[in-house]
Amino acid sequence: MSNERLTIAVQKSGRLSKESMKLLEACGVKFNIHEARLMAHSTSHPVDLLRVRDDDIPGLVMDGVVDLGLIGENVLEEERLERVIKQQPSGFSSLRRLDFGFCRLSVAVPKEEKYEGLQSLAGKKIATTYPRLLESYLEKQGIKARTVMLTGSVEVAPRAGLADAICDLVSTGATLEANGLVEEEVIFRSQVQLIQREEALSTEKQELVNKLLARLDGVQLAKE
Ligand code: PRT
Ligand code: ZN
Repeated sequence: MSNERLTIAVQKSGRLSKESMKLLEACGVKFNIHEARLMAHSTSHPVDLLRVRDDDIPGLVMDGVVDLGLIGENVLEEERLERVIKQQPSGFSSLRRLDFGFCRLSVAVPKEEKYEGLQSLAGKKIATTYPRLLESYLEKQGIKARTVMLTGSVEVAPRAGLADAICDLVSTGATLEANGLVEEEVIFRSQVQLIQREEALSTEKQELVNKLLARLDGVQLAKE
């Protein structure tokens, strides 16, 4: 990988992939994507795409392994909090908030449970994929509860007897409803961000980033 090519990490396949590629294309950066490949070289600019799991994107930017990343703020903030605790590099700069990937991280409880505000969570076990975001929220609110880390199927945890409540991403609310859960507290609102590594880029790369941002702003404006 030549140093002179700008590297951008995007989600390989998932909810953010299509919009991420659309955004780059709208900025005039063209790619021929080979589905199986991790890397894609732009045919129009000195830009390389790194197509990875979304969870890896914040760390790649914070470690300066890639120059830019497109990532949901939920994953970004969870990784930042985790790295602050572990005293690992957690710096990056936010370039733009983008208008896709909207969701909220919410606490939900089984509908048969009486819920009378945050106090009802005291001493309870809450299953989540976002323990740092949840713990930081509970701490600020002065609530002592236990978090149970689950990377998938969080919504079935109460029924399976693994937890009393959950804290998970919600968009329409259909998943909660289907699992007999009621959304009680929104603890974090998220959308996609374009982020840049903290360490300065070469002049050439920074000029390219600035050019892409100007196009991006033009595209965003045109949509409004
Ligand atoms: O494989 P990889 O690790 O890259 O992907 P992933 O499976 O971890 O993530 P993916 O593609 O599911 O989501 C990527 C990002 O999309 C998330 O980190 C959020 O920033 C954003 N996003 C937006 C969502 C949702 N909306 C969403 N609804 N991510 C997940 N969901 C899930 C949620 O976890 C729950 O299971 O959808 C369900 C709830 O949806 P509703 O509509 O029923 O409320
Ligand atoms: Zn993921």
